[in-house]
Amino acid sequence: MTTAVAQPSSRLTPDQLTAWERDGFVAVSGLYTAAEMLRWKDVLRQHMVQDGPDGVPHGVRVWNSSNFPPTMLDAMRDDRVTPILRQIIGPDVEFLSAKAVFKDGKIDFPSPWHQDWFYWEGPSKMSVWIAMDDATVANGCLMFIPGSHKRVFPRKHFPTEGFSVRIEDKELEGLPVATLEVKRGDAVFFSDLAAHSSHPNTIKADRWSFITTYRNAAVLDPCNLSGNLWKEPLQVCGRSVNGAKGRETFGA
Ligand SMILES: O=C(O)CCC(=O)C(=O)O
Repeated sequence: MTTAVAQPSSRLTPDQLTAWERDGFVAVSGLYTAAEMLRWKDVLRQHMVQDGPDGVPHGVRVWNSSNFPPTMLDAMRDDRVTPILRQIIGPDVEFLSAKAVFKDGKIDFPSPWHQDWFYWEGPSKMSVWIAMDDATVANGCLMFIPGSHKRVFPRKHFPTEGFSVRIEDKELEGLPVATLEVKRGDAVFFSDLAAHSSHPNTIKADRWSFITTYRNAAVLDPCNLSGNLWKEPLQVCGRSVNGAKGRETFGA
């Protein structure tokens, strides 16, 4: 099943909100322009080279507000994404981190089935998977199990560096799978309980995505108390009980 991408809007329509509640994910087309995505790609490529241990501009990397490219920080809570976050999360929202998943001819693996919640637990969070390239079945677009956000799947640990906690295929037998082909600039909002994976990149084309993670700032999150998972949450709107930095600290 290939899922149709909803029409562009800086707010979710009632139908999109229904889809979010029902499926645990919703795709919004054209949230960002293609030109903007190409600019982000340039900034992130440079940041990966300067900031990374290996100086290589591909693979998986996670940044929080303290090591994020400063010129992109404001975009994490601008007028396109914030109204939708408010609809989904509520009036109090904080930004936690961004993950680059940059696949090209050298990094072509399919991401295995998992729920992001496995990696942080605590109160539920949500992420935005932003397509910086067109993502198709051939170059590794996302797949979701609609409705899977209503349960926690048994998890299995693997001795790998990335995606070390996964859902085994046998747990998903018989469940419907939605494949989300998206265009550069589209964004997929998804719950941290929505089971997802991606196709392999079989055509060696760039398939760059940027995944930004947010939580309800009105809910005390023990993940934050551990002190090392999300070092510096940043306030998007409203107030934070988790000590997020305020609006005045944004921007470069
Ligand atoms: O972009 C992808 O291939 C999937 C990434 C993903 O599932 C994740 O980082 O949680």
